Amino acid sequence: MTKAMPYDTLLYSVENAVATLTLNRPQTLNAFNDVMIREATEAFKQAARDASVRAIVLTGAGRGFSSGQDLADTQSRGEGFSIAEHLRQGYHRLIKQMIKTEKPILGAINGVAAGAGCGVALACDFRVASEKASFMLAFSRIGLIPDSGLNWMLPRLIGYARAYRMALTAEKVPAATALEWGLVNAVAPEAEFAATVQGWATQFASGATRAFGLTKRGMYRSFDMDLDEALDYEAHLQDIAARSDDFKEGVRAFLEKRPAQFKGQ
Ligand code: LHQ
Repeated sequence: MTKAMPYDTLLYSVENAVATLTLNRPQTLNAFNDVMIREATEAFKQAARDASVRAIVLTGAGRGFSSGQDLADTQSRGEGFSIAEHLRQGYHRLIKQMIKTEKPILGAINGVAAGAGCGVALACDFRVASEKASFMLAFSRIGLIPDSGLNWMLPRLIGYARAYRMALTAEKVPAATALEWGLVNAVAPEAEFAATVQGWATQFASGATRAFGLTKRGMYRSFDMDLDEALDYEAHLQDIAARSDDFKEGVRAFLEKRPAQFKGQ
């Protein structure tokens, strides 16, 4: 069944337990204006709440994933515009909503992911890049520092040396290098990109998705924990996972030597 949601700057649909959220301002390579930041936050919230959704795909319409902040929109705000408030009220809510959504978010990186668009790409849990995709910290070109969580996320993903280099040079890191650096999980040729994304999304949505969500929580929380705390928290999450029907089904299926039929419950 397909469920469509009306948004001005996004396409949103649900099919076979996968919600697909497409950033849809292709004339700007999907630059974020206020509406798109708010609608993307709302769409992730919607997907998080919808029990029929077990995995989420985020992608961009046209040839870009996202070019980051809409700079024409920023310029039109004039002198009194507070970037800090814009970040706090906008991107921070979006990034935090993505991280607290306890379902796998698959970033289908179809083209360039620049500036805050790169931040949003990295807030996904798994990234498949098209061969045409690239990642770019465009900020230094306009005299800014990385934002939308990039200073936190990027060194964790690829180490400080590469992260700082990306920030200073604002070079476009192509998909192949992104794969080598661990910035993406897979790269697919253009002709196979859609099928590759669909394959991973179907695999995630038919897995033990309650456990996938708890795993996401456990890994993110571990960033602020020492080993003792992390072990203790892991035991707590495992208790929750072990009460799921999926755990019972998983063990039964193993003993009966058949594939498990997970329901995400
Ligand atoms: C755009 C944009 C764009 C508007 C392409 N805005 N129109 C947060 C808080 C507040 C303030 C500031 O920032 C932030 C966070 C940030 O995200 S800062 C970083 C903002 N992003 C950038 O600086 C990237 C700007 N874009 C580019 O450098 C290039 O467009 C890239 C390298 C992404 C792609 O280059 P091309 O493939 O050569 O495409 P293009 O430049 O020709 O762009 C296509 C169209 O999209 C073009 O419009 P046009 O009418 O000429 O066809 C661009 O003006 C428009 N566009 N990015 N961010």
